[in-house]
Amino acid sequence: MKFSTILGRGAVAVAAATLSVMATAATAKDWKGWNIHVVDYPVSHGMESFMAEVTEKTGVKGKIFHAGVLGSQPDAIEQLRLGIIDFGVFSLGPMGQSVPATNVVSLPFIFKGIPQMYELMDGEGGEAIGKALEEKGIVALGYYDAGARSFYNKIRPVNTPSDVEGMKIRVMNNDLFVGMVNSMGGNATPMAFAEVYQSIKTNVVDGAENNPPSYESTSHFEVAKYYSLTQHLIIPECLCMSKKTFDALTADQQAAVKAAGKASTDLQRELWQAREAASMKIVLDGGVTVNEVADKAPFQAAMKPVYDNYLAANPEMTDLVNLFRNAK
Ligand code: BDP
Repeated sequence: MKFSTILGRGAVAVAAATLSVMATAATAKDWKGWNIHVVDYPVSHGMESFMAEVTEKTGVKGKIFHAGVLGSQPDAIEQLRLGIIDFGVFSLGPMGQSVPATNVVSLPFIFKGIPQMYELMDGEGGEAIGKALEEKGIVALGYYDAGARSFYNKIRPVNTPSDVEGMKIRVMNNDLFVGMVNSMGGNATPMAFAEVYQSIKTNVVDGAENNPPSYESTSHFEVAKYYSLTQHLIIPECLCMSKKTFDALTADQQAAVKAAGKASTDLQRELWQAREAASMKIVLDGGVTVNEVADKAPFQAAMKPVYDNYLAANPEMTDLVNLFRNAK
């Protein structure tokens, strides 16, 4: 037998083997889960419990890639829509660039508190946002708690909007947040979450804003020692699935996935409360100066242009904004 014939046969055998693996992979594809947070974080525990329940009930297996190893949030959202990523937990903050209706919950001070956020997101508000997400190829299975975001920086405590004047503040990737910081006289810099620590450390920015668990788990508190409880944003997070992946399931599997999503949401919300308290203790023990902001009214007043600009650019969102804004 000629060498080239042996080689030819070998190549055919390899190609056939590859094809059969691909066929198996296509029929029982393992899910890929995206997560920006470290393994020990309420979101991460919620996702792991979701995947475990899905596997138990449907036989579908999956792996969650924590700590943002699958890339930044804006890129991951696009990959989710394409079905390259099967599920993940996304802040509705950066979601606004792809799904404008989600911006309603990124409006500063739109919620009156966490209990109200739960009520609205588990009801009419969450339904409306879920519908908008679905139109863009994303299925919302539940809304996780991400507490309230507050400003932190390395220069001074923030007690009034004018304290932000002249400060370079990192924001999530969304024009709304640029407007929010700029309307207080600060300089907003949209930037990926993973770059914030180094950017504060090397004075590329003076600070950022986030909830206590993220401020703590990223070690941002080690480089930005003033944490001012402005609580200007309450942005829920979405346990979201690619519609492509969801639609490939049987009706029974879809029901099991929905139930698992609900159970993991309940678990995450419980874990969140405990972690917020633990994180506050860690940052205080770490020498952070925390200040309450007694009077939030000046901050709320400073946000008027943010609302005005958003509604002028998206008049079709007026009803949805009012649903949230006028809720008791
Ligand atoms: C955290 C959110 C995460 C965001 C991050 C950020 O949980 O989804 O990516 O803030 O500021 O609180 O980018």
